[in-house]
Amino acid sequence: MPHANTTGRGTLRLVLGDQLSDDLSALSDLDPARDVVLMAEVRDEATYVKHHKQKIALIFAAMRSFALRLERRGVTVRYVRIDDPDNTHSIVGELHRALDVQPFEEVAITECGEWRLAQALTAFAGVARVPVDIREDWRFICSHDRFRRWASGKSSLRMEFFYREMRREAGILMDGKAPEGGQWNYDAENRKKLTRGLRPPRRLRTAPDEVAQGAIADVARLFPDHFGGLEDFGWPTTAEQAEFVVADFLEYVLPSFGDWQDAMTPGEPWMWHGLISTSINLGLIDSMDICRRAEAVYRAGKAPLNAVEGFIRQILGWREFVRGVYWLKVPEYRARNFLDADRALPWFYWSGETDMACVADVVATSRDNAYAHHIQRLMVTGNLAMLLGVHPDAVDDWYMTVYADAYEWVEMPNTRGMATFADGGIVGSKPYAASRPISTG
Ligand code: FAD
Ligand code: DLZ
Repeated sequence: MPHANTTGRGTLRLVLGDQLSDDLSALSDLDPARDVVLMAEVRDEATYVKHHKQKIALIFAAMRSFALRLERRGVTVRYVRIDDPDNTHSIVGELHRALDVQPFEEVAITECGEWRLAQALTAFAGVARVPVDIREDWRFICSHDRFRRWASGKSSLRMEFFYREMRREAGILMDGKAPEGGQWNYDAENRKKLTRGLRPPRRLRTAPDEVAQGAIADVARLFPDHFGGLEDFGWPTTAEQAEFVVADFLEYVLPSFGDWQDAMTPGEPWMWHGLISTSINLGLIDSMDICRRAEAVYRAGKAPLNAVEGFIRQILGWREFVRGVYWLKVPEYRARNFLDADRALPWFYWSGETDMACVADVVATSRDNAYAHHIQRLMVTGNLAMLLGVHPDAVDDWYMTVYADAYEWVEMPNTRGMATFADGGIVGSKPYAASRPISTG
């Protein structure tokens, strides 16, 4: 529980680049008359992997817009820009600097998503001159405790069984105690082959607003050697912009999401996917809200069950499951290399210069859009890396670099677990290229 503030000196409240939610736990008891919100653009976060230019621009733009949103509510924001000459370029450095210039009663932080930075913030709490309250990130549906309770005593963790419990607990797509339609999972109906002449719908992209244009210019100037182009930037950077994308998806795209979930075709980067991972991961939109709205589309008879169940499974099932696995197994998970893979990543993962047309297509969309859809990430680049025996560190580095939605808690169980079997069967029962499960002894 948050500490009560009794001295009148206020609380310093840290908001990280992927914590841009009005209902963030670190902001829950905010008193605009006494408290200060700290937000800092720092080189440590922008370069611990050399993130795609669009990812940095997205985060800086979304942070700047969120700070303006707080200021409009009368909140004082100590906002440190990337080109501030006094910037220490680390989150912990900026916390110390803020405490040096103004006395605070305490610091409030929402637990951070990556183990690396979580370690640094825990160390900061141990040396800070005021109490540091590290709070749960309640934007996730399944808490760490709840996941640990579910995993406890199980010899293997399977997303399908976790997902069923989440469905029951949330009461989503349920018919009393039974799953809606009599089946938990309609995956078998999500693998249709594209029929000749069928094209995916035109998608709503977001033109950069003035704040985003400023962030794009800063990134072009300060991170010119990072991977990827900025020309096609089209990601929402505010909650309102993200809502347009969600509403468009739910109305026009979701009804066909299930049929073509596993399909890919040359030159079509978006297919029938949601294009919402950047916004959910930043906190611009709420995962449970999206699941409930998708269910409402089904209940209104506007989308079939295989589409809506398939979509909800990705968020309520996979997203929550991989986060649970990451925090259950980290830091040991970061060193897993079950298949003893030791090769370097081929250069064509960066250049796209290869005769393998599907690989060239994925590299092109990753470079231009900082995006590839799930099947491309899993079956094309992930599966190929596993077959080539690429070291898991190199695979992680590539995925963390190229995608605008990449954070280690979600990226790593997908690469080391689902795509390459480097975790030895924690996330999946077999490598995708294998026809039957591998015994991990
Ligand atoms: P949709 O296909 O429309 O799915 C809807 C939402 O479900 C997504 O936005 C996402 O929040 C969630 N989701 C779907 N699949 C997964 C999954 N396997 N794990 C977690 N959440 C899921 N997702 C990330 O957010 N960040 C990553 O760094 C990331 N790395 C990946 C690496 C590999 C090797 C693989 C196979 C998958 C990875 N994913 C990652 C999951 C998934 O590919 C992306 O979430 C998805 O492509 C984002 O596009 P979308 O919003 O159009 O998704
Ligand atoms: C990814 C990222 C980047 C590129 N830059 C910043 C930043 O300058 N300031 C910040 O607060 N957060 C940034 N982030 C997001 C953090 O890396 C993220 O909060 C942690 O990795 C935990 O998920």
